[in-house]
Amino acid sequence: MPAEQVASTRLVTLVNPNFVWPAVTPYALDILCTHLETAGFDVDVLDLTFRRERWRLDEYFAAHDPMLVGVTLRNAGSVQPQEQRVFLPDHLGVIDAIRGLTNAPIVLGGAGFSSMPYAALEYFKTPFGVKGPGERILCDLADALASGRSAETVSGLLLWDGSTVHESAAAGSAAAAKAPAAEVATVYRRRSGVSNRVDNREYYERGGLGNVLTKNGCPFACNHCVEPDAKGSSVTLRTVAAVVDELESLVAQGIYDIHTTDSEFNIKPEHGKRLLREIIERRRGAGSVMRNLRLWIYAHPVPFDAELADLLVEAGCKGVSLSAEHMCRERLAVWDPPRGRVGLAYTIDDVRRVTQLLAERGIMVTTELLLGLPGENLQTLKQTIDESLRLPTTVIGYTLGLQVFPHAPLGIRFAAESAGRNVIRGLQSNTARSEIFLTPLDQCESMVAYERQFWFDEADRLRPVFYFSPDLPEDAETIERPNGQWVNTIRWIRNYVPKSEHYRVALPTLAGGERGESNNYADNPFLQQAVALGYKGAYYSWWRDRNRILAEASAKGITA
Ligand code: B12
Ligand code: SF4
Repeated sequence: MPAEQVASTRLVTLVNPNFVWPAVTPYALDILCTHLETAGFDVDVLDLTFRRERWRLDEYFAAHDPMLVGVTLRNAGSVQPQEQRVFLPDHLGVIDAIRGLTNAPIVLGGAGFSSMPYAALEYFKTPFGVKGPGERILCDLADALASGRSAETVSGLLLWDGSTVHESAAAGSAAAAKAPAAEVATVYRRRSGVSNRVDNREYYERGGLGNVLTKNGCPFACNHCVEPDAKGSSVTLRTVAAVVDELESLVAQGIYDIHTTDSEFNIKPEHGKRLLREIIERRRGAGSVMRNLRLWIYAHPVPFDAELADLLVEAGCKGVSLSAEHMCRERLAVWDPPRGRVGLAYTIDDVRRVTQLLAERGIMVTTELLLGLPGENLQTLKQTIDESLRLPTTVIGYTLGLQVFPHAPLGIRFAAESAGRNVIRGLQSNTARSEIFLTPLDQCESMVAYERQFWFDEADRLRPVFYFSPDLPEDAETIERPNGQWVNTIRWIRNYVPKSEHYRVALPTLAGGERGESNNYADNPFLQQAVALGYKGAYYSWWRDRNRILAEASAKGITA
């Protein structure tokens, strides 16, 4: 349907094509649904996560004629440096199927989409896309379609016109269209067992976690990270009452283990503390359901004080995934403050202090370390592993290598250095057939072309770009080859970490590696077996018991 035509209904259909298990609640659809309902639209959610084999889209579209279809693309890929799996073709399959069943225009959004929105819109060939928070723009787009207003009036909207992608002509900045000025008081409606809505309880039963957002965006600029760009670099807080009401509603539905979906819970520590105090207050009420709450958060090593740790424990926080990234980051070239912005400056002392604060209070901790960044060599690897193993953590996760995204500082830097003609040592892709060159944005013919080169080669074949430090113990031939794989280093890490520590570490594994050992969440057989057995909470709370859990699954005939 052309964007200008007045739609016959006010129905918006929201689709979740995420086929990754253990399943993660498509929270975005609850947020978008709440806003659309409040704005007076009819909404249906078509959640395909538990319908991997049979989507039943034909049944739905035979009976419904929406004016707009929104598709959420949470993950563009697994971002796992050994597996390097890309989900774009799977998503295209769903989008093509929808296109075959309805004339309604399709709008895309989600964190995966937002990490490469121009290239993604061109790849999927849908008319509309939204980078970053989508609630306001989606409602405005639905209103435009319903009233016959041009989509060009929708501020912040991306449009694909059949040959190029451009931002709408509407006045006003995209950032303003996305982020409200004040704290957001909307309580997102979280439901269970309601047809054509996200079934939060089913996700909890089959995925082991619920989720909640306390704030959106990240003001920092860590070199490897997509989030300030994809989610927003200014932080939008939600009111304490809205978040805690939502938590209460989830807990009342029997969803007790809830993971925050903030980039980092503690980037606005005063807001976090207010929130925790309110949770504590409600837990004190006689017979409060909130006493069942078990909270799991992502946090950075700074800012983090003892008061925050005390409040967390009292509020029912069971685990913290500490984004420590590296133990000797000051020695790595990658941590130079990017583009004049503030990278988070923490030291190994901060990591030790926070881990200790949490361990003393009985809160589980996992530190997730990124190995193989620029400047990494055997010496920094050893130091990092040694330091990390001294921490009193529940689990330590090691990832070797990282995906290079077009708008992450590292991607921008590599494109500048490559200048379309220089080979950057360490850049590789398992599917590369020729040298990888990256061209900076100002030398590309369009934003589409700039973003595309991080995902596709010159022949339009999928070729996500990854980086592994060339100063690691690999053969010269591996490092020179555009598809060389840093196998020696993985073996080295696995040998270097003492066997006595293996129970509490998640090591990088070779693709298709050891059963039950993979540190990749996506379609992880062990995690799927654990949740099928009924284990709840963040994975690191039962990682140490994985041999026993695998044996239990095997005894009960539970396979992934
Ligand atoms: C918490 C989290 C996890 C937790 C989830 C726990 C839970 N129960 O929810 C765990 C650890 C399990 C996890 C796992 C994975 N994660 Co994760 N995760 C996150 C995190 C921090 C929050 C996700 C979230 O729910 N956000 C809140 C929701 C509301 O935001 P949102 O989905 O982005 O939606 C907003 C907008 O995007 C937009 N929008 C969304 N959809 C749509 C649709 C339309 C039509 C429109 C208009 C707008 C729109 O509007 C929404 C509301 O504002 C994000 C980073 C981040 N800060 O968002 C990474 C992130 C999404 N994860 C990522 C990845 C890669 C994964 C894994 C694949 C990792 C792996 N290899 O195993 C798995 C996938 C699991 C799965 N089944 O899908 C990447 C995706 C990167 C990419 N470019 O594709 C991210 C961005 C992290 C990163 N820095 O790279 N994850
Ligand atoms: S790693 Fe964390 S603090 Fe750094 S930019 Fe990403 S989300 Fe922000």
